[in-house]
Amino acid sequence: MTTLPDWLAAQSVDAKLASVMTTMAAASIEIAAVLRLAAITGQTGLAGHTNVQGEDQKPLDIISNDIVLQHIRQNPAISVLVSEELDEPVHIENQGAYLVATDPLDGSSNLDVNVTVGTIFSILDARKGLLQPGSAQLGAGYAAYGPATSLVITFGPVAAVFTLNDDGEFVLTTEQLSVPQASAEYAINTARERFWDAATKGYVAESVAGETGPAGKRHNMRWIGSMVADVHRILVRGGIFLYPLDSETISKGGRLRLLYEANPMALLVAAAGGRSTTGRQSVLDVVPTDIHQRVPVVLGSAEEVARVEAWYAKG
Ligand code: AHM
Ligand code: MG
Repeated sequence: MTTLPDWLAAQSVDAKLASVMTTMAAASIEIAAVLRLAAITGQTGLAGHTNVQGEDQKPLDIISNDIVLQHIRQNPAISVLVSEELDEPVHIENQGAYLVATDPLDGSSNLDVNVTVGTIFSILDARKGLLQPGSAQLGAGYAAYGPATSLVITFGPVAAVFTLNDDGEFVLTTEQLSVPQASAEYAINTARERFWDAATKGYVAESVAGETGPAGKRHNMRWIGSMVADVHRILVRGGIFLYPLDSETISKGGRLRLLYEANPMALLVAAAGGRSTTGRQSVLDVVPTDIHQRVPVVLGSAEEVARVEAWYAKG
């Protein structure tokens, strides 16, 4: 049995960088415990606050953010926190070399229906500033709070999965995720079809057409509405996730956030042999101009991502 500390000790990364993973793992264990009992403790209602994107914040968003911040403050290797729940970055008075960008509780609209949600995070070199492209990430990961609490992490070369046991330890359960190159499962919010661009319409129409259509195979559709859950499924068994730029989100630059949603997921997908694109360029190459910037996201099995890119290349 390999635990997270065993695995981290065996990686050829700086011990302080490894300690950032330990910090995020510890925060996720605490968040998982809060979520498990939230319906009983009454922590599921709206708090009456809005976050920087003007969305309602639930107590659990705030609680999760506080838990992450508390853990980060205890690790002198981390000097900056960027969070979906905080308008401004938090600068901690230390010499820490690392910046953590996080969505402390992604998919929180699913909490009241007991669907998998998660904590997503990205690790950057704090000395290089706040606005670095995803390709500069030193590590990334997410915790998925589902039937099991899973921790999926990467320092670049491999994406490994750990599962929380009854003793509060993360145990290695998949040494190296490998996204199948081909797949026939797509994930997109089809209720937005009227807003889609021609490329997205083309890709989905081809997929729906089945065996006799241009894609030449029957596709299936899955949309959980919780990015962690949708991306976890894709990392494990393949598929493609799309939240493209559409006529409604175009003024905002997309729906999902670059620094703490798209980038960490894109790094994990790349480590597992998959690909990501905005439609026009790799997600990992987008240079941010704002810490809360949004971006179009398409990621998953390489062949499906290539089909989407081919549609974008047409016009
Ligand atoms: P959140 O950060 O406010 O939870 O929003 C992000 C979530 C993702 O988890 C998910 O993929 C997407 O929003 C779902 O969008 P939609 O409401 O269009 O289904
Ligand atoms: Mg989110």
